[in-house]
Amino acid sequence: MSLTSTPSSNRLHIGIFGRRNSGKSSLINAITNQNTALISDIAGTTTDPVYKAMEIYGIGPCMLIDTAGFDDEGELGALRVEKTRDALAKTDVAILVICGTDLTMEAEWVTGLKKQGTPVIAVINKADLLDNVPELSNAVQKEFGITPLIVSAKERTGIRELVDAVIRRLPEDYEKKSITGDLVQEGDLVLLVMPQDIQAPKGRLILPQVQTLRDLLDHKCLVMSVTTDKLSQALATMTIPPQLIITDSQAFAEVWAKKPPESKLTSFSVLMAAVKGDITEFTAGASAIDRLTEHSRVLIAEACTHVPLEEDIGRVKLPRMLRKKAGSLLTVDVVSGPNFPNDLSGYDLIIHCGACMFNRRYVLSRIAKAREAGVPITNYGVALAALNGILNKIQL
Ligand SMILES: Nc1nc2c(ncn2[C@@H]2O[C@H](COP(=O)(O)OP(=O)(O)O)[C@@H](O)[C@H]2O)c(=O)[nH]1
Ligand SMILES: [Mg+2]
Repeated sequence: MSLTSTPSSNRLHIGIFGRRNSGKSSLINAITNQNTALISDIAGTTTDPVYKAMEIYGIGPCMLIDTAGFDDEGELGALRVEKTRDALAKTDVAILVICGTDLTMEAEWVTGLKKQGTPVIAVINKADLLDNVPELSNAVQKEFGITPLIVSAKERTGIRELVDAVIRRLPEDYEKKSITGDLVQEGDLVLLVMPQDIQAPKGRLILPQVQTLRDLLDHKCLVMSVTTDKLSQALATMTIPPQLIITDSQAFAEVWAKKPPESKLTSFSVLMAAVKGDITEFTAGASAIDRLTEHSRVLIAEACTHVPLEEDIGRVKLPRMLRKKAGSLLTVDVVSGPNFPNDLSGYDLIIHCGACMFNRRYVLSRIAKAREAGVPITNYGVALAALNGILNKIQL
């Protein structure tokens, strides 16, 4: 699965609603930092809703929906409003663009959005132009109980805050999207390689393994699970090569060497990185591994506070592999739990754990912090794939 092929159903749908000429299309351009949406001062320029698949830093793959004004008139206008209603039904997070004091129509649309449980972010646009922003802001607060964000799509001010607001309002079920996504189809043979070594908890499987297994069963796949030492034996019993092999990242090199060429390979943590974090950011961040020297500083961040184990991935294995690549003097700091440093400026790379116990929003907030500090960030699984030289060969 490449990023561009993320099925639209797996993308967060962000709908932009407002009256004609409120600046919806301009706002999309400001958010995406592009000039793609059609803008003009002739009301009604945007006709059918325009669905634009894209990546937004900190949000991941999403779909921006540019709609016609909900105040559209006439026969054609009514048709366009109907289409806008259709777009509303698909919206996970709504941005309501306001630039006038009459909020009657806005109220109707907020009601519709709230009814389907869609969070609404109110935005007062054209802050550069309006002279009644505080008054308007009060009116919105009074009418909807939401404090509006003040932006100017033209001057591109308040846009970062708007994106942050979207991240904060991501609906709960956004992180419950399919783990194996479009990697598998009904009836596919899938082999899970799960070393039950010293790191594995006693008597149970770790959460990413359990969740992935459940997801594969939901997809009606035929699943076989083995420990690494039984990989060859398992493959020998299969009459066809498995369509997909999912391994613990630590066994990447071994599984890559032994797998049939037809079988696609990925790891539990790479899959979880896509669900939990931002796979684009993590793959981009992993390229920083090649630039490390022995004078570099790497921060390894673990979500849980567990007692460090012998051959611990974060404390032992990753530092060893990184030093082997960059030089023995490479500085590696390990932090765990909530002790994520506020000042990241000294680091050349951050490697985060799979965050199986964190929710997506939390991981995204750490990605945002890293980005603010200008420090590349990746995660365990993606880093291990890169260190094993197979990042460009696996399924992301
Ligand atoms: N001064 C100012 N003009 C804006 C701003 N945003 C949009 N406009 C202008 O308002 C008009 C309508 O914008 P457009 O994005 O097409 O609105 P839409 O019909 O709601 O999509 C255009 O002339 C834009 O240049 C803004 O923040 N400040
Ligand atoms: Mg428009």
